[in-house]
Parts: sequence; structure tokens; C-alpha cells
Amino acid sequence: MSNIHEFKTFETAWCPGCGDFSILESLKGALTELDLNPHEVLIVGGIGQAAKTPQYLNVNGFAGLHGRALPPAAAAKIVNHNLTVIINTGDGDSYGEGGNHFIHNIRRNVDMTHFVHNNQIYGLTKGQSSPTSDVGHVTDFTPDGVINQALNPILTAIALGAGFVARAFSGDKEHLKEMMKEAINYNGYALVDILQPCVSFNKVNTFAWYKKRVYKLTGDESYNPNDKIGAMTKALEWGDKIPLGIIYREDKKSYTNHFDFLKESTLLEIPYDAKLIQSLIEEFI
Ligand SMILES: Cc1ncc(C[n+]2csc(CCOP(=O)(O)OP(=O)(O)O)c2C)c(N)n1
Ligand code: SF4
Ligand SMILES: [Mg+2]
Repeated sequence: MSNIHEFKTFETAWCPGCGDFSILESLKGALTELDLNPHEVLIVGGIGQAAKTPQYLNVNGFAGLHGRALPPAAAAKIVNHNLTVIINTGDGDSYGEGGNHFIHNIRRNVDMTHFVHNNQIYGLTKGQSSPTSDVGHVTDFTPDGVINQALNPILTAIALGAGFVARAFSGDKEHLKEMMKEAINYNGYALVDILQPCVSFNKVNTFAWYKKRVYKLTGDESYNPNDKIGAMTKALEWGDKIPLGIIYREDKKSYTNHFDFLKESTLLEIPYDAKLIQSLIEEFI
């Protein structure tokens, strides 16, 4: 059994009261309850407040470029599929700057878990609107209110063929931890969009704003997360009522499971054969 203290608590640069703190705590709890040890886990971030998460946990970490967390995460998993690979990064990083990677990583279905700290704002750069800011949201960058339609990450992920799509709220740590465990255990790309209040720069989507609206699908027997059309209809719900829980789930073959040679060992363990590589190069000369 791993111990939560192994994941340590480092000094953070987050504002007091930020929703990111509970995400970090729930993540540590989920890793411990899944009995994972620090050396078995890789956490990858891009750039932003959320993307600092790998720096605050005693696990393998990789800080990528803005919007570019998913490619190195996928590469690490493909090279060593024994690693538990998790991406913690923001809504701007995941759905804006990294939007193209978001789309094509879903299609590739590498077995990794993507936790998006969705504060509906660019937090690190002091509060510009992000792809998930609602229409009408006033920021310094959009003084007359956002006019662009907000991106719906849940609907987009389901439409693109993701096999595990969930939503959680950083104001409900216990439920968030359970969603994290389910997502990490899922074999394939798993998205958990986490509603995360930014107390400094988003004065609209506050803890109180979310608390008034969120409700759980978890435990609701009448909801079937395997029904794709039903899940897409549920994904459209946003505003007065916001569903939390596993919105869609389907078992699919993950990327590395397509290759028989990876059943015997990881790519990392296959010895480097300079002669073979040279002969392959010579084919092209
Ligand atoms: C290529 C590039 N563009 C822009 C920036 C500036 N930048 C840094 S963080 C950030 C937004 C981060 O927002 P988000 O991903 O939502 O994370 P948050 O800080 O809200 O957690 C931007 C635009 C950058 N570092 N690199
Ligand atoms: S700016 Fe917002 S997202 Fe960033 S640490 Fe402060 S409260 Fe959190
Ligand atoms: Mg953000």
C-alpha cells in the first residue's frame, strides 16, 4: 500500500483559496488509494497555473510548452506502457493552444488520463477569456463581453470518440477523487473536465456559482453512461444545471494494445540494435 505522504506537499505559487489546491489533494488521495508509488507515475503539464501541478507532486514530472502537454505524455506512455501517465493542465492549454492535440489524441486513444482544470479563464496571465468562457463574460480582454461561442469539451470529446468522459468539481473533493480513480483505471484516453474556480480573476464562475448549479449523475440508476446519444444530450446541459460524473463510457482498444510485440515488453526494454537501424537507413540511400 502506498502512503499519501510519499507524494509530499510542496510550497505552491497558487493564490490562497484557489480551486487547484483541492485538485492536488484529490489527486494525491486517488494515487494512494490506487496503491501507486511515485516512481510508477508520470504527470505532465503545459503552461499555466494548472500546469504547475507536476511541480507540486513527488512523482516523475514533465513541464511542456503551452498547449503541448499531450504529445510528450503520449510518447512516454508508448515507450513505457507500464507508467501511469496523467496530464494536469488548464482549459486554455488543453482546449485553446492545445486544441489540435486534444482532437488528435482522442483519435489515437493512448492509455492516459487528462485532468483539465477548467476555470473558464486564463489564470496565469491574469484573467483573459479562455475557450470555455461563457458568452457575455466581461474580462479586461473582452470589456464588452465574450462574443465567441464557448467550446463544450464534454460534447467535443464524446463526438470525437473518447471512451471515458467525465466532469467533476474541485469544490467536491471526495467525488473528484472517485472520478480520478475511475479515469486512471480506464484503459484508453480518459478526460475529466474539472470545474475549478479561479478566485482572483474569475469573479463570475465562483465556488458559489458552481455549487448552486452542479448535481451528480453518480448513483443515478436512470442514467446510462454507455448510451452515446443520451450522453451527448446530457453533455449539452450547461447553465442552470450542470451534471457531474461519468457522462460517457465505452470500452475500446487503446493504442499500445494494437501491437502484439508490446505484449511481451515495453518499447523501452527492447534492445537498441545499431546494425538493424543502419540497414534500415541504407534502404533509403
Ligand atoms: C505559445 C504561448 N502562448 C501564450 C503564452 C502565454 N500564456 C501562458 S499561460 C497562458 C494561459 C493559461 O491558461 P490556462 O491553460 O487556462 O491555465 P490556468 O492558468 O488558467 O490554470 C497563456 C496564454 C505562452 N506561455 N506560450
Ligand atoms: S490566478 Fe486563479 S487559477 Fe491562478 S492560482 Fe490564482 S486563483 Fe488559482
Ligand atoms: Mg484556465
